[in-house]
Amino acid sequence: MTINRRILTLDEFTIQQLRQFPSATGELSSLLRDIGLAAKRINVEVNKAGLVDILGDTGSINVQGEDVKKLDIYANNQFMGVLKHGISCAGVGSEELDDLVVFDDEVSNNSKYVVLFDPLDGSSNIDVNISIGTIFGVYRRVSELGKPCTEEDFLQPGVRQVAAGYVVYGSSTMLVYATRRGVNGFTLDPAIGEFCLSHPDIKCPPSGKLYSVNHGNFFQYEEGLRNYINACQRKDKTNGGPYSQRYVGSMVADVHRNLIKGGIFLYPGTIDKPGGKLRLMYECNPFAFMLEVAGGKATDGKQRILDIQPTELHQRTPLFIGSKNMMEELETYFKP
Ligand code: P6P
Repeated sequence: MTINRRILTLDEFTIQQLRQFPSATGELSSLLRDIGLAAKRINVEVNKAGLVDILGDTGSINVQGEDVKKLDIYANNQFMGVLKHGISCAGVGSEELDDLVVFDDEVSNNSKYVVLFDPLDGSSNIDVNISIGTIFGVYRRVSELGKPCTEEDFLQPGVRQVAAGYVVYGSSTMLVYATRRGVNGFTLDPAIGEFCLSHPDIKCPPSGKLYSVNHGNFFQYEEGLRNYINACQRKDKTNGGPYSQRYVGSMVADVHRNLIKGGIFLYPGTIDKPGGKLRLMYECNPFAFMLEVAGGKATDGKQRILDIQPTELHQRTPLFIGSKNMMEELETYFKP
């Protein structure tokens, strides 16, 4: 008799995790389920975005007769909606919004968490059908419960995240999230409309054969980094063979691939932009948290990403992230 392997849905998994901590309030589990709901709604629109673009050209309306909203604004509104109307979030910071949003209602003011997110990273790729993604990080508030959340709740170093994750809208749609207990991946099953546990306890291979960088900026990188990138191509059989360069130009797709297969992703500072391009709070910190839980590393070239004390919501940072051994090899190329 074949026994069906029972595949846990995201909701079943978060409740199972909750049951292991009877004293837990369930707020974090509820927040993760809310994020999963928003991701499902965004997935529907992402999957037909090409079609909507065509329809949009005939009068900027979609099939339901609504104004075609810019997809990343749509995604932002979906996350704002589920988080504001849930029971777990006191406020948010979003890549799409200049300022923090404090929900300031009685339930939200008594909620333990705040969330920072990039609702749809890489959305410029969607019209050429390249994978894009959502990135989020969750912090426990440091301000007094019962009152509106404050800026200090958000400007915490990434090491203080209690959870972080991403959704990759690709050949399939996956939600991957980490708590300190581990990194788990859930693939959306369209037949039942649920994220199902497909990648339990993800570990980043300590070594890999992939390096991801925008070669177009090569001559703007510091010398040590240029030497490392050259070394990635000069490897021979005696030192592990040359790496393969894989760069989609969509952070979620690139880092997800390297997390699963092993690899290193580089978004360095350049002469023109020494602070780099990627945002600390809702792009680099969430991925740095996940990679460290999975056994990888993430730095800005000098210090651990998770140790950076933020000073503003949208600040940028150089980012080097991936397999532990590859990161340690890279570090030998940086001047002390
Ligand atoms: P570049 C997408 O616009 C993004 O923010 C990340 O998803 C991606 O890793 C990076 O920019 C790509 O930047 O300068 O290489 O095109």
